[in-house]
Amino acid sequence: IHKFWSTQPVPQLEEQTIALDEGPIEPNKDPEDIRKQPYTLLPQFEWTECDIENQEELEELYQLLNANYVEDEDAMFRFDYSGSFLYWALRAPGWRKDWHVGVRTVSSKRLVAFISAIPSMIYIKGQQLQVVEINFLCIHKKLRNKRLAPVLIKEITRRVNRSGIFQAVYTAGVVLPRPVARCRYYHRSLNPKKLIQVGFSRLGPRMTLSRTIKLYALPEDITIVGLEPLSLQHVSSARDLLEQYLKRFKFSISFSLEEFSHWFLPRKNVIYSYILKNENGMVTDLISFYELPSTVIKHEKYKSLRAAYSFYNVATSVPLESLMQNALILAKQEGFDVFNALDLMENETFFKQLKFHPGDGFLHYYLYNWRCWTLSPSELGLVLL
Ligand code: NHW
Ligand code: EN5
Repeated sequence: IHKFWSTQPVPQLEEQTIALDEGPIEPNKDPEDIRKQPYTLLPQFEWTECDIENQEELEELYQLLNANYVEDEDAMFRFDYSGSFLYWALRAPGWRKDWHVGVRTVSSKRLVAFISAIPSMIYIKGQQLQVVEINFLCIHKKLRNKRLAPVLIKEITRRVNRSGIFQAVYTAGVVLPRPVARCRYYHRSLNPKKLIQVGFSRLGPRMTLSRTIKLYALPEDITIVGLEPLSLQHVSSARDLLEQYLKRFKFSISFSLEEFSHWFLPRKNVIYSYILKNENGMVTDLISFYELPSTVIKHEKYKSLRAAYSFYNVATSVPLESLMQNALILAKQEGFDVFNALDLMENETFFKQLKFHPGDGFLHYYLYNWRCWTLSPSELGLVLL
């Protein structure tokens, strides 16, 4: 049933994993022994490297994803990653242009497919592991079900292997062989009227619109004094705080100072980060969320839904719940319609009090070429974009 995935170094769906087996599925190869030629595409297609530092090529990638990337199961909303978001996501420290892999049609040179990798360091059961993060796999709607995805995956694998990296992490809404963990999306309404109008949420039983608006009301201003946007002078201390925190989880990411700065320094309409510091200027608390709007697929009045997604949060001087309430207030002030979070890290501890509700979407976490026991969401300390 998995013509492609059954050939790959991933655990198969039905197999059992015992603790002793944890680790690589196939041994590393000498990068020199990895094939040097790209995989063959059908004659009407050709490989391209997308140069996202070129405004026109970034726009091309934006348009491909805007029209063809991930939708919810009822095809009501489609992710609408902005150009500036893609520029941020794909130019992480260590990025390479040859890992921004595109496919064009030979005749019209139109970009019709894409896949990307960026380097990253993870902790898995206390072990540090150099991996890549795979993201933005997309094939134009008119070219679906032609077995092009396996070619894209094999080609990015070849290019990553050539650099001496043999493991990858990725997430997907669909079930493939074989999830390390299954997370659920939770949603907190900030603009309930609009969410109901576009069909993102429904009026609860025995609820009126005005009661619903009241239910989700938030203070106008933040309730924690001293909460401020992360700035250059605090990145080192903020990074130390997050690094210590993430070590608690069985499967987590590790950020170098350079990576932390890239991923957390605020960028309007992309990434929002706030800190609290103590009298010595040490960062004690961190909140962060990224902006990922969705196109409302068929609607008269609204074309777009503005969603904030919880990124990494650490609370040491105030309760996590009040820190996250302030994240909601800040997101509301920025004009977001909804605040989304997965049930990983310690997120479940504040969902009820802060009026988050489970959505209809799930997110599966995967490791390529690494066998590992199934983990529960609260054992994950890693958020992919
Ligand atoms: S998940 C988001 C993926 N993108 C979308 O859902 C966008 C909308 N859909 C599409 O564009 C985040 C197409 O439907 C795609 C499939 C391209 C999804 N991951 O070409 P065929 C990521 O970007 C398998 C992996 O005919 P298609 C993470 C499927 O099971 N495999 O299908 C990406 C089947 O294999 P099987 C997926 O619909 C991680 C085969 O593709 C998949 O025209 C990639 C069918 O191919 C998915 N999301 O195109 C893996 N969806 O064995 C990275 C379907 O079952 C691995 N398939 O027959 C690591 C690589 C690096 C290693 C380095 C050491
Ligand atoms: C790779 N990095 O399904 C990512 N979203 O719940 C790729 N549902 O927004 C993989 N269907 O439940 C992404 N509202 C996989 C996720 C794909 C997108 C997706 C779900 C997540 C979603 C919404 C809208 C559903 C529309 C109909 C949803 C109900 C929640 C509501 C909020 C307010 C209070 C009451 C409950």
